[in-house]
Amino acid sequence: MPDKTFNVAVAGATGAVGNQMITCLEERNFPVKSIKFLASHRSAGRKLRFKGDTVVVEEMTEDSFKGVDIALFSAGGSTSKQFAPIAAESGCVVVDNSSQWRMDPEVPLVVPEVNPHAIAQYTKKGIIANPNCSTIQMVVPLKPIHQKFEIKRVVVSTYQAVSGTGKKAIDELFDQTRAILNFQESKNKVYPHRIAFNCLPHIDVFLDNGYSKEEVKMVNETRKILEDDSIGITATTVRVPVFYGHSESVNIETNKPISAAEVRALLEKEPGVVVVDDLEKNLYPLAIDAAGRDEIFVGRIRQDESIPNGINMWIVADNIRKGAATNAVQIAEVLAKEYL
Ligand code: NAP
Ligand code: 3JM
Repeated sequence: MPDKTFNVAVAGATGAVGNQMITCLEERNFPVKSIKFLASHRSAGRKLRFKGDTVVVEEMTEDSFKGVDIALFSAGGSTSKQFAPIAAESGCVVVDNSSQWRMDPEVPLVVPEVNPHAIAQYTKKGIIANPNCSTIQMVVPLKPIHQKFEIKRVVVSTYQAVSGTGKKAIDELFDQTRAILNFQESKNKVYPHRIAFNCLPHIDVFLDNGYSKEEVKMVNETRKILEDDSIGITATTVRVPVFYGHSESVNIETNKPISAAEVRALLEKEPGVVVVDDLEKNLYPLAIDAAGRDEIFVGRIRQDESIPNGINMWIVADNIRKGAATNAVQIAEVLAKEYL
């Protein structure tokens, strides 16, 4: 029997994540029968390439999803809120990149290396949620550590690239950097303060408890993906003047005795993880090395000497690839192979 192929739509195709989704579909040779690129009225008529063909971007409307099997969404939370149920109602399965549906109990929240079994729950709403970029790169190395040593508490601080905010933020860092280096006045529109040569402890909106929404996403999503609400997690999320690649300092306290050597050995055989940890050669994960790659890089693995069972590590990944587009396409691959 010939392999199945699928009618695919990319919603938000002209954005930073959508553009990478298109590349991932091409690179991974996803079994595409037909492809549709959707965006707002602003980009309707623009021409994009897919596997050597020209595809005209269409405005997303309620009729866009008729005949579509799989829709990859990255067009913002309010767009997902409005259109994902319409798309699902039309009979297609939505893989959504926004935070809109992630914590819905009827929507699976999936990182294929961690909880691929959850994809089976897609039938409830026709929607599968892709986690936040900072969550994805943290839960992949946490999973085997939790299985073997029982994680009690995680303390994470992030150093997040501007590409996570979208195309306008990439331009803002570039323009501000150029202006400052030329002794010109710099303007900020996307962020509340200058991002060039600065760090902003502010990602997404602030909530009543003093945390940012990005910090709360990391806590709730990690527990849902690891299927364990007993894990204590606290996060500080920071935007830094880096174009691509999020870095994270992660402190892990476990119930069982743990050593750096055991963690290194465990992560060295974990699919999707690359251990980069050779201090004599000054080797540790770097955003500039992770950019353009699909793996999650872990290094600086060392004992937390302040508690009986603790580990510190440094985790880096390309936020637009594994943090968003690659993970979404990997979900679609499992869906296509095992469920459709
Ligand atoms: P972006 O570069 O600003 O792109 C936004 C995309 O959404 C564009 O294609 C835009 O189309 C489209 N869009 C906006 N409003 C729309 C509407 N009303 N109808 C149809 N299309 C609309 O942003 P991005 O960085 O690619 O991020 C897009 C979304 O993906 C985010 O809002 C977020 O929800 C999600 N995201 C998730 C992660 C993750 O960690 N998983 C990371 C980054 C982003 P036009 O060209 O017509 O404006
Ligand atoms: C990453 O429409 C919006 O406000 C999107 C905001 C956004 C999100 C989100 O909350 O969906 C920008 C960048 C994310 C995310 O992955 O959570």
